[in-house]
Order: sequence, then structure tokens, then C-alpha cells
Amino acid sequence: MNKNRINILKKINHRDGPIVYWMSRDQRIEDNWAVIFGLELAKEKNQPFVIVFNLVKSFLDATYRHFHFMLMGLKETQLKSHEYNIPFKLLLGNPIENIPEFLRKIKAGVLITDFDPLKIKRYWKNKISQAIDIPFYEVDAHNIVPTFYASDKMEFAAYTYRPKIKKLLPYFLEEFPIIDNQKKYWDFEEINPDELLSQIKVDTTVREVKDIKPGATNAQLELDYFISHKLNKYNELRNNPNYNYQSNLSPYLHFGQISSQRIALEIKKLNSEDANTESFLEELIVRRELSDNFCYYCPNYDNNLGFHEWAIKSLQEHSKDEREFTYTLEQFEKAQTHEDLWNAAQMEMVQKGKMHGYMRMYWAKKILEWTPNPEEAQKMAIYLNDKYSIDGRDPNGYTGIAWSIGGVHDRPWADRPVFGKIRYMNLNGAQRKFDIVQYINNNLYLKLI
Ligand code: FAD
Ligand code: FO1
Repeated sequence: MNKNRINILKKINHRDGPIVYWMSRDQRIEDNWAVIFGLELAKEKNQPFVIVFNLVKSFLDATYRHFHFMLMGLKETQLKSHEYNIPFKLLLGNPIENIPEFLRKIKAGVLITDFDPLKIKRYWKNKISQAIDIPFYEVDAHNIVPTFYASDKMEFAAYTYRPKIKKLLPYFLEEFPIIDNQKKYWDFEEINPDELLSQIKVDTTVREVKDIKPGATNAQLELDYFISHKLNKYNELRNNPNYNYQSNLSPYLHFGQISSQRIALEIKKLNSEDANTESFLEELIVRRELSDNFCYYCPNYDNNLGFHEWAIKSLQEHSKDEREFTYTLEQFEKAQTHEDLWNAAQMEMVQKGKMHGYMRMYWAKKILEWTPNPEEAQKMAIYLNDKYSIDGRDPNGYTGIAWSIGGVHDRPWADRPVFGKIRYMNLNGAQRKFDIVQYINNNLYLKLI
């Protein structure tokens, strides 16, 4: 495989022992470069390849909804792993202790993990690297062009990242090699989602949603449906919240139940280089990978210090502007603002686990408008998005919120109250774009359920 997908976290001589993949972000067996690399190494060294997943008891305020989705997906992943005779072990607790202990127990020779730009994951990796004495590799199994290879700095905007990605795509957008069964070594006990859900500490009031079904098989079905029923109108209808013309793949991408590279390969296979394909691949590749670039190179991706200087200055200049409405977190959470459109979007997220992409921008910008300051606005938006959206606590979420509230990857616009030079969105604009009454009727009633 292309070795530029690999980052060395600990350089030390290999020694005999199982090759272990600590799976975290890319929770699938097929189309996974970390699995491919692990199996290659295992074959070369004539050692078993083993996968371990560490389930933490809490993770960035994730709720029952998220853990349920993840564990149901992992159950399927484990079954698939065992089909290839790859032992798949689930550990419960703190990865900083569990992973080194597991490696010692099975006398591992090499540790591999998947790439993730989030601070908490980098902290875990750093601590684990200090605690082990075997080589440690990180494979970017999430992006088509590896984040650490595509650019060595935080990109200014999509227009600066796009040419870099496009230049490198021919080298990285390749078909995945077929993985072979390894000989049978041993199996670990089966994952039992219900039992595990009872052992973790999460908010159980936010329940699973019926329309977003977990797992790699459902991810593939969603992709097939998108290609056969929606792609031909994606460009025209994706920004209309009354039509479900987005792919709905973000929950699966977030948990790595499907690979973005597989999606791109299937779309490319259609050979229809029209505006629909182009705009979908722009979102899937350029925009999504730009979010990883932002979070990787900007540790302040979740606070105001991550904004451009012009945005910080402009928001500061307007910090004392009078706000016509201000709401508490509780009022936002309960969809109790004066505006039905905003309340409907909030209810869509709370009840359906996913808000339409156009409304996400509107929703976050109104939080900026209706809170005392941008720091609070950003915190509240992250809290609500991460609590209810199945695809929350993802680089795309932190970046989307930083774009809406802090102009990240955007340019300065005409100066106006409260927003300063941050791009503004209002009710009239939404009304011109789509039938807001229909959207309100479809979503606000969810409050009554
Ligand atoms: P599609 O339109 O079908 O797009 C396909 C894929 O392209 C998406 O799954 C996603 O991976 C990528 N993509 C699409 N739009 C964007 C974008 N603007 N930026 C980066 N990647 C994109 N996305 C999340 O995955 N998780 C989040 O928590 C999240 N929070 C957001 C919060 C705000 C305030 C904003 C403005 C955007 C947020 N986004 C988030 C980005 C975007 O809205 C979603 O990725 C998209 O709506 C997901 O739906 P889909 O898969 O049906 O999208
Ligand atoms: N990663 C893990 O390695 N272990 C977990 O227990 C875990 C829980 C979890 C819950 C919700 C969620 O949204 C993500 C979770 N992740 C977990 C991490 C995830 O796989 C991603 O790596 C990051 O959230 C985004 O890159």
C-alpha cells in the first residue's frame, strides 16, 4: 500500500509478536487502510493480526443514542472480522491503561491505529506511545488524501486546499486491495451491545432514532439508494430542507462504518462527470478533508481562538451591541425561541438525530445572534450538536460551527450589528430559498411526540 498513508508515532525496532490494530475512528474491516497495512505486516512477519477496540465509559458528552449506534455497528464489524479469522477484542475502560496492558498480555510486536485529528485522541495516542516499547504507526484510513501528507499547515479556505487535494487524488484515489483470510488463531467473545450499554455512564434520555440504522450493511444500502434515487438531483435539491436529497451518509462516515474512498470510487464508476457528481465530490472530499486539516493544525478548533484574526477583531468590536433576543441553553435546547423556523430545526435534530445541512448553518448563525457573546454561542452550538446529532463530535461539526460563528474558511462580509463581518443569514433569505412553512410543519410538531 501507499506508505504515505502512514505516520510513525514511535520509531523503534520491530520484534516478534502479534500485529495489533487499535481501531477507533474507522470501525470497519473492509476498505480500511489500517487493516490492509496490519495484514501486510502480519504476512511479512508471519505473525497473527489482531484488532482491539477500546470502549470508553464516557466520550465528549456522547449519549445513549451515539453509543447504541456505535456498538450495533461494532457488533457487525466483529462478525465481519471473524469471517476473515481476524480476532476482534473489545476492552472496556481507559485506553491509556487498557491498550498497553493488552499489548503486554499478548506479547504484541507492533501497534497500529487510525488517524484522528481530535485533541482527546492525540492525547491518548501520546500517552500510549510513552507506555509501550514496540513500534507504533498511525494510518489515515479516514481521508482519501492523508491529512498529514496533503498539507503541512492550516489551510486558509477551500480554495487553497482544493488544488492540493486535486493534485494528489490520482495517487490516492485507488481501488482497495482484496484482503485475504488469515489462518485461524483464536476468537474473542461476542460483543453484546445491551450489556455494554448498561456498563457505561451516558445520558440515557437521548435515545436511538429509528430512521438511521447502524452498521456497515445499512451504510452501503444508504449509499446505493443515494446513487440510484438522489444523485441525479443532488446539485439542485441538496440545499432545500424540504427534500431529503442529501446522502445521509454522515453518521456512517463519522463512525467509519463506510469509507469515503469507497463512496468516491462508486460515484466515479458512474462516469457521469456532471454538476451533481462534481458538487457531491466537492463536499465528500474537499470540504470533509478540509475539516480534518483545520482540526489537525488548529488545536483551538472548538473555541474562539481558532477564528481568523479579522473575525476575532470584528466580533470583539460588536461584543457590546444590543441583542434583540437572548436565550439560555435550556431555552435553545427545548426549542423555546420566538422563531418557529429555528425551533423546527432544533426539533429535527433532537428527534431525528440529524438536521438538514442548510438548516445547520442557519441554526448556528442564529445562536450567535441570540447569545450574549460568541464564546457562549460556540460552546452552546457544540454542546447541542454533539448531544443530539448522530454525526456529532466530528471534525466536520467543529469546523461547521467555527465557519458559522467565526468565519473559519470564509471571508469578511459587510459589517453589521452583532455579526460584525461574519456572514449573515436571516429568515427572509431562508423564505426565498424554500417553503419554510412546510419545513416548520414537518418538524415542529415533533415537539409533541
Ligand atoms: P451530503 O450533502 O450528502 O454530503 C456527503 C458528505 O460530504 C457528508 O456526509 C460529509 O462527510 C461531507 N460534507 C457535506 N457537507 C459538508 C460540509 N459543509 N463540511 C464538511 N463536510 C461536508 N457534519 C458532520 O459530519 N458532523 C457534524 O456534527 C456536523 N455539524 C455541522 C454543524 C454546522 C453548524 C454546520 C454548518 C455543518 C455541520 N456539518 C457536520 C457539515 C454538514 O452539514 C454535514 O456533513 C452534512 O449535512 C451531512 O449530511 P449528509 O451526509 O446527508 O451530507
Ligand atoms: N472511540 C473510541 O475509540 N472508543 C469509544 O468508546 C468511542 C466512543 C464514541 C462515542 C461517540 C462518538 O461520536 C465517537 C466515539 N468514539 C470512540 C470516537 C470516534 O470513533 C471518532 O474517532 C471521533 O469522534 C471523531 O473523529
